[in-house]
Amino acid sequence: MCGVCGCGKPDGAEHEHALADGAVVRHSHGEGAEHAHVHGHAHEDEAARRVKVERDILSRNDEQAARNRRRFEQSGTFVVNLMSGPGSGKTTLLVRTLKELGRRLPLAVIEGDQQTTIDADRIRDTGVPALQVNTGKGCHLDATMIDRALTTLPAPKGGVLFVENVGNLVCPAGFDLGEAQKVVVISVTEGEDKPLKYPDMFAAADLVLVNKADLLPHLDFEVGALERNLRRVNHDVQVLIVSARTGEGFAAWLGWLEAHRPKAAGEVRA
Ligand SMILES: Nc1nc2c(ncn2[C@@H]2O[C@H](COP(=O)(O)OP(=O)(O)OP(=O)(O)O)[C@@H](O)[C@H]2O)c(=O)[nH]1
Ligand SMILES: [Mg+2]
Repeated sequence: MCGVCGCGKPDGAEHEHALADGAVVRHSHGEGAEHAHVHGHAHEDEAARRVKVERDILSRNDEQAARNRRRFEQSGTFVVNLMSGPGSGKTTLLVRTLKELGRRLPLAVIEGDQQTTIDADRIRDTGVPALQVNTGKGCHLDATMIDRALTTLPAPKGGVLFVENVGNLVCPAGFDLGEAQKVVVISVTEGEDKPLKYPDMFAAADLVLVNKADLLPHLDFEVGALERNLRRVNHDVQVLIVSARTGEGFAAWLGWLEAHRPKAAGEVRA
């Protein structure tokens, strides 16, 4: 009987072992069996090494995120990490939000994209300072990128720093940036099933903005079905239906920002 998987195959019969990382090794107890076992263990070592490296990266990120968070608390900066799949409308939503917030508060934006300065340029057109961080092959922003960005773009004291993460419904969910709130945008053209397919992102959200509501009359999208799917991964999450194009739902979104923004001593709510 094979001593590795206990599968009952006789010595010499070629068969397969599924390894911890999902790889499959063909193996027999005849000639070359020892080699096959060594090969299998190499796979397991590699899988364990990969898990350790990922854990180290995440714990180093968490340490930097904690430093960022302390720094933001000291400067009274409210930091909102805006995440979504590509094209859900994060930048369009930010442009309208910044215009509506006007000059009442100090504002700044960090833009994350793999390439180009297109989004930061769109933000700067509103008069709000913005810094583009290009992640190259990377699929998300991390806490160290935010720390570095702050050497060029100081955190607005007593104001709001919006971070637009790389358009991606997977990777940004795992990386704390030191933000106060995570806001996930999903547009009505993406389908009601996305919270079930990308649960980590929606489970991490403090608020979900359902954008492009102006398109609802042209689609089969059911807002109720999306909300039911959202509740399955994040029971109490707040949901607002908005349109960055028409401004629908913006009073509620701006109200949410105001309600969650830390207030300076003696400052009254708007
Ligand atoms: N109809 C409609 N279109 C919108 C709305 N918001 C954004 N769009 C359009 O959707 C497209 C993508 O918008 P962006 O704001 O660039 O999306 P994004 O999430 O910043 O995209 P990435 O940064 O590339 O991930 C653009 O063509 C916008 O004009 C909306 O509320 N309604
Ligand atoms: Mg964008």
